[in-house]
Amino acid sequence: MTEIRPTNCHFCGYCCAFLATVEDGRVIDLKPDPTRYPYDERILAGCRRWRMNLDVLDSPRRVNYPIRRVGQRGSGEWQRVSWDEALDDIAARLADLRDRHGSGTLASMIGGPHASFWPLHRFMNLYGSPNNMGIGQICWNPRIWMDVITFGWTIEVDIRFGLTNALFIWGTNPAQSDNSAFWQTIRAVGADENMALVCVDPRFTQIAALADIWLPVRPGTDCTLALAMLNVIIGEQREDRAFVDEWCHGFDELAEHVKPYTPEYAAEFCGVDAADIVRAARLFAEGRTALVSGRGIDQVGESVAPTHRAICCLRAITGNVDRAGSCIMAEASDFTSEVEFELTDLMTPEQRALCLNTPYAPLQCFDGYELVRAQSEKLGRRLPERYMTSASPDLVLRAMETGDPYRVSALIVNATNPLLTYADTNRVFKALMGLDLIVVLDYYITPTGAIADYVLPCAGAIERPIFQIHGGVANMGYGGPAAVDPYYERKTDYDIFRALGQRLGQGDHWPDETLADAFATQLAPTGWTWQDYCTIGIYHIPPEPEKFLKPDADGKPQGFATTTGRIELASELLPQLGGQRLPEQGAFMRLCPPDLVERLTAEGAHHVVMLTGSRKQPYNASMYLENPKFRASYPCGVVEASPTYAAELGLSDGDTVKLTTGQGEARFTFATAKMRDDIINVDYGWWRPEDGAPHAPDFGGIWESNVNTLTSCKMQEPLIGTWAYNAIDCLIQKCED
Ligand SMILES: Nc1nc2c(c(=O)[nH]1)N[C@H]1C(S)=C(S)[C@@H](COP(=O)(O)OP(=O)(O)OC[C@H]3O[C@@H](n4cnc5c(=O)[nH]c(N)nc54)[C@H](O)[C@@H]3O)O[C@H]1N2
Ligand SMILES: Nc1nc2c(c(=O)[nH]1)N[C@H]1C(S)=C(S)[C@@H](COP(=O)(O)OP(=O)(O)OC[C@H]3O[C@@H](n4cnc5c(=O)[nH]c(N)nc54)[C@H](O)[C@@H]3O)O[C@H]1N2
Ligand code: SF4
Ligand SMILES: [Mo]
Repeated sequence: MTEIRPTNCHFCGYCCAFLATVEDGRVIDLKPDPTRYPYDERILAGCRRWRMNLDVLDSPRRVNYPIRRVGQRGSGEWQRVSWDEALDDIAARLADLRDRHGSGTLASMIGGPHASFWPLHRFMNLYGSPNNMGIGQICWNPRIWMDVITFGWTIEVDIRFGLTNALFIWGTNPAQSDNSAFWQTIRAVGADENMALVCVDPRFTQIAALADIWLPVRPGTDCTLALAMLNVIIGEQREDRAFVDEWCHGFDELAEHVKPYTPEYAAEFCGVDAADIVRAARLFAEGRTALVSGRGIDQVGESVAPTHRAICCLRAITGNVDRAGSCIMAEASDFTSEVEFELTDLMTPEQRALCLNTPYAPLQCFDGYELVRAQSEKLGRRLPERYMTSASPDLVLRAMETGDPYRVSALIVNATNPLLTYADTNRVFKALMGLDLIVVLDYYITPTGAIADYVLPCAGAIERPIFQIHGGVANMGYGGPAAVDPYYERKTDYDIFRALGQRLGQGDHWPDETLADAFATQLAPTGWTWQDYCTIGIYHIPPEPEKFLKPDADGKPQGFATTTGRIELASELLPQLGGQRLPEQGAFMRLCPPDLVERLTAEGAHHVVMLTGSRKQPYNASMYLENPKFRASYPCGVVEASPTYAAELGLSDGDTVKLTTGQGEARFTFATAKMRDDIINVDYGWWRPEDGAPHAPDFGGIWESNVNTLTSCKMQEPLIGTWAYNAIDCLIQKCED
C-alpha cells in the first residue's frame, strides 16, 4: 500500500517540511511540503543537502543493530548483539561503577542541536551525575547568560523593514551556517536602501560583501571595539537619554569606564579604521538597530563574557532593548519547558556537590544558576538548567586522567563526534582510551564510535518525530511526525535512555512510552494535540515588545527582572561571582610555547593567528563528508589567508601546509581568500568517512587534517569556563613532500 505522510528533514536546524511517499514501511520518495511550516522555495533552492535524505535513511554506512566491541578498544572488531543484551549489560555496568566510584563516575558528551538532548539530561540527572559535557560554553550560553544578567531575560532579534535603521551582523556568517533561512533576510537588508548593514568579521564573508560598513576586526578584540563605540556614542551624547534615565543602571560609571577607549586607541588595537568605528557607532545610535552575534565572539576565550556585556550596553544606552525593529525580550513557552522535562530539580544536594565547575566557572554551575534563577523567577521563567550548567571538558577530562577529585570511568556520547569537534583531540583520545565503558549513540561508526564499547543505532529524521524548541527562551516549537517506524533495529535516543533508565530504577520518571507521546505531553498546556501540531508544523506566539512598560500588580511598569529592576550597565550580580562590574578586554589564548616557536621558525615556519571552524556549506562539522558530489566540489580541508599574507608566508594555492601548536599538528591544503592580512582561517571536522568504518591506528584520518588536534579546552573565561577556537596562535609552514 502506498501512502503520503508528512515528515521533516533534519540536516540543519531549520527542519523543512516534506511529504514522504511510503510503501510497506519504506520511504520511496520525498517532496517538499508547501502546506506546512517550514517551507520556503528560496531556501530549498539554495540547499544542497535535502536530496540526500533517502540515501542517508538507508546508507550502507548506517549502524542498524546494537554492536559490542569484541577486540581491543579501537580495533574495529564488533559483534552484533540484541537490544536486551546491550541494555542489560550497559545498565549493570553503570550500576556497578556507581557503587564503586559514586554517581559522578558517569560523564556524557553532546554536540550541535541534532537531537532533543533533554532525554540524555533526564537520564544523567536521575543517575545522579552533573558531568554532562556540552558545547554550551562556546555555543549559545555566553550570550544567553549575559543577556539574562543584564536585561533580566534573553532577547530575540526583530528586523522590520521600514522601521529598523541598521542591522549589525557580528561574528556570525549565516550565509554559510544558516542554510540560508536568515541569510535570505540579510540579502533583503543588503538590497534595502533604508537599512544599513554592518558586518563585524575578520573575513570578507558574503555578508561583508553586501555591507555598508565592514569592520574586519582583529580576532578576539571585539570587546574593545564595542567599548570604543560606546565611547563615541556617549562622547557625542547620542545615547537615548530618556531610556537611559528611566531604565538603565550605572550609566555614569559606564561613561567613565569607556573614556580611555577612544576610536584611535581601538583602531590600533582592533586593526580597523577609526573613521569606520565612528560611523558604525553613529549608525548604532540612530534609530532602531538590530544585532545578531554568533560563534565568532563566543569562542575567543577570556574576552567572551565581556564582549557580550559590552554589546548589551550598546543595545541598552541606544534604547534598543525590547523595542520593535531592534530586539524583543523573549517570552517563556506555553508548552512545558525543557527545564521541567530534564528533571534537574530531582538531583540531591550531594549529587549537585559533585559538579566540577564549582568554583572554576562560578556562573556555569548550579550555584551560579541559582543566583540567576532567583532573578528570572520574578518573571516565572527558567533557563534549561543542564545546558546552562554543562560541565567543562577540561575538568571532566582531568578527572578521567587523574581520578581527581573522583574517578570518572564511564561515558555516554550522544549525537556528537568529539574526536573531531571537541578541543584537543590528543587529550580527548587518551582520556577516553582509559575509560571502563564508552557508549556511543549515533547513525554511523564515527571515529569516536570506533573507540566505544557499544555503538547503539539511532533513528534519524523521517524515522522519528521532531519538536524543535529553543531551550525555553522562545514560545516556539516546530517540526512534525515520523513518516515511518525506524528502519532495522534502530531506536530513537529517547527510547534508548528510557530503556536504560528503566533498568536503573528510573521507571517512574519516564511515563511517556514514546518520543511522540512525550512531545504530546509537552504540548498539552497549549491546548493543542500532537495531531494539531503535526498538521500545522509549528507552534509559535511571537513576543510582544515593550513588556517593561506593562503594569505590574501595583500598577507600576514592571521593568526588567534584574537586582535593580533596570538594565544593569554596571552589573550588581557579576561581582558576586568574581566577575566584572563593567566589561574589560581579556587576554588571548596562546598555544605555542617559546621553544616550539624558536625551533619551527628556524625551519621556516611563521607564527600566526588563526580562526578555526568558520562554517562552510555543504558540510556540517564532521558530517556529510562522504557525499561524493560534495567532495567533488570541496575535496579536502583547507587553510586560507589573504593573497597579500600568502605572499608574505611564501604560500600559493594548492600547497600542502603543516600547522603546529603545543597541542599537536595537522596538514591542510592552502588557498587564498579575502580577509584581514594577518590571520589564517582553518576548516574543522575533516576525516575520511569514505574509507569505511574507522579503527586503529588512524581512525579514519583523525590525525591528518583535524584542526582540533591544535586546540585546547583549557578554561580561559572565569565565569562560564569558555575556551577558544578563534584568535589562537599557531605555526604554519609549507610541506615540501
Ligand atoms: N554549514 C554549516 N552550518 C552550520 C554548522 C556547520 O558545522 N556547518 N554548525 C551549526 C552550529 S553547531 C553553529 S553553533 C552555527 C554557528 O554559526 P555561526 O555563528 O555563523 O558560526 P561561524 O561560521 O563559525 O561564524 C563565525 C564567524 O565569525 C568570524 N570570527 C571568527 N573570529 C572572530 C572574532 O574574533 N571576532 C569576530 N567579530 N568575528 C570572528 C568568522 O570569520 C566567521 O565568519 O552554525 C550551524 N550551522
Ligand atoms: N575548532 C572548532 N571546533 C568546534 C567549533 C569550531 O567553530 N571550531 N564549533 C563547536 C560547536 S559550536 C559545535 S555545536 C560542535 C559541533 O560538534 P558535533 O555536534 O560533534 O558535530 P557533528 O559533526 O555535527 O557531529 C554530530 C554527530 O552526531 C550524529 N547525529 C546526528 N543526528 C543525530 C541524532 O539525532 N541522534 C544521534 N544519536 N546522533 C546523531 C552524526 O552522525 C554525527 O556523528 O563543534 C564545536 N567544535
Ligand atoms: S538541510 Fe536544512 S534547509 Fe535543507 S532541506 Fe534540510 S532542513 Fe531544510
Ligand atoms: Mo554550535
